[in-house]
Amino acid sequence: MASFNIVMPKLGESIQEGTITKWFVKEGDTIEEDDMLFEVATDKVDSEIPSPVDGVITKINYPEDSLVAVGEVLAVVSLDGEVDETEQEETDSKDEKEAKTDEAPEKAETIDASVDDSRKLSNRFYSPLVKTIAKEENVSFDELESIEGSGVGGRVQKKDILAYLESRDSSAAQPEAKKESKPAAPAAPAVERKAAPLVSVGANDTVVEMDRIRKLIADHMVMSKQVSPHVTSVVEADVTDLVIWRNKNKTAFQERYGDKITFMPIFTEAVAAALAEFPMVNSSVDGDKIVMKKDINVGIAVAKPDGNLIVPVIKNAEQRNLVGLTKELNRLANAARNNKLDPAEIQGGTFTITNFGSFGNIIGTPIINQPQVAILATGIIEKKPAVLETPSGDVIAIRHKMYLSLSYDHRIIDGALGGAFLRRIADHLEQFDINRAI
Ligand code: CO6
Repeated sequence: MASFNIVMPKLGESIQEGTITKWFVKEGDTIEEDDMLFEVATDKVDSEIPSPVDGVITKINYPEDSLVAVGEVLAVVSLDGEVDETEQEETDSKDEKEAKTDEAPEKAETIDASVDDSRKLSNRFYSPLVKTIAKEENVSFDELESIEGSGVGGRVQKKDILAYLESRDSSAAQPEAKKESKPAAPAAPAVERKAAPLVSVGANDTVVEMDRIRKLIADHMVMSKQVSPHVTSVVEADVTDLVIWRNKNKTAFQERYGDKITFMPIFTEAVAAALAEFPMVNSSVDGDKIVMKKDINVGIAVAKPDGNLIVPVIKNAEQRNLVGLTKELNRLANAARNNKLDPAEIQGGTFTITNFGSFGNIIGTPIINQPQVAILATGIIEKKPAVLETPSGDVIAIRHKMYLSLSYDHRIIDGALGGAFLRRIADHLEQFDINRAI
C-alpha cells in the first residue's frame, strides 16, 4: 500500500514547533488534494494546512492541542485508499526507521560534532526541537543519551530535556555557591516584569479566557514598552488636495484596476518616501549597534473580525506605485481578516502604520512593533475651518485636515529627527498632486 506522511510544516525561518489547534479530518476520511487537514498555531501565525495529496487518512498521530516539532509525522494518508492494519503497522515502522536514518547525520552534526562515531550510531530518535534545544544549551551527546524520555518508546520530549536542563543548572549552581566566599557580583540588570495587582472577581462579573493570539499581543506590548523608551510627536496635515483627488478618481480607479483605493495606500506611499529620506528611522537596535535596514517594508495594522490585531507587511514599499500599493494592501488586509496570511507576510517589517482614523479617532500614542524603532498612527480626516494666507489677505476656508502621531524609540531617535521625519510625511501628503493621473 502506498502511503504519504503529512508532517508538521516549517511555517517560518525561526519556527521550530507548532500546536495543532484543530483537525478538520479524522481517521478513515477520504480526502482530496487541497482539502483542509488541520489548523496549526505558532507563536508567529495561525495557518490552515491543506492536503498535498488525494487518499484516505489511515492514522492521526497527534490529538488537538499537541505541541509538535517541525518535521514530525502528524498523519498518514493511504494513496490508493486501502487501509490494511498489518501493512499500516509495517509502513509506520518503516517510516519511523526511515525518519531515524534521515535524522542520524543531522543529529551527529547538530548536537555535538566532537562525539565519537560509535556514539553517533545511537538508535534513539531525537526530534528537531529536542536537538535544537540541546544545541542551544550545549547539551553533549552523552548527556542527551542519558536523559530518560517520557514519550512513546522512551522518546525524549521537549519537557524531558527542559526538566533535565533545570536540574543540571540548579546542581551546577550549588557547588559554585559553596566555593564562592566573597559576595557575588550583582547580576546584569534584567528586564523585570512587575507583578500585576490582584483582581477581585464579583458574583456578577464575567471572566473571559484570553485566546492565544491575545496573549501574544499582550506579551509583545509589554515587551515593547520595557525594551524601548517611547515618545510621541504629533503634526497636523492639510490633506485637502488628496481628498479631492481621491473623491474624483475613486470610481474610475476601481473600474480600471479592480481595486478600491482608500487613503491608506497614499499614507503608505508618503511614509515609504520619507523613510528613504530618513534611513535612521528605518532601523533596529541590536545591543549597542544600530542596524539600518536596506529594504523599506511597511507593516499595516489590520483589525481582525475576532477583535485581534495582526500586522502584514508591504515589502519594498518604496518601489511600488500607488496601484501596486493599493493592490498589495487590499490583498494583505483581506488575507489577514480571513486568517489566510503566510508567515512570511507578517515578517520583515521595518516600520508600521496604524490607521485608527477609521474608528473616528484623531490622535494616539501607538506602541512600537519591535524590533522596529517607530510607528505612525493616522487619525481621521475631518473638515475644519482654517486660516489661509492669500495674496489678497487671510481668509477662513473649509479644509480637510488630519493628525499624524509618531511614536519613536528615544534610544536612537531624538525629537529633532522624529519631528523632522514626521513633518516630512505630512509635507508629502500636503503636496499630493491634485492632477495626478491614475
Ligand atoms: N480618515 C478618513 N477616512 C478614513 C480613514 C481616515 N483616517 N481611514 C479610513 N477611512 C475611510 C476609507 O477611505 C473608507 O472610506 P470609503 O472608501 O469612502 O468607503 C472607509 O473609511 C473604510 O476604510 P477601511 O478601513 O475599510 O480601509 P482602509 O484602507 O482605510 O484601511 C485597514 C485598511 C486594514 C488599515 C483597516 O481596515 C483596519 O483594519 N484598520 C484598523 C487598524 C487598527 O485597528 N489599528 C490599531 C488601532 S489602535 O493604534 C492604536 C494607538 C493605538 C490605540
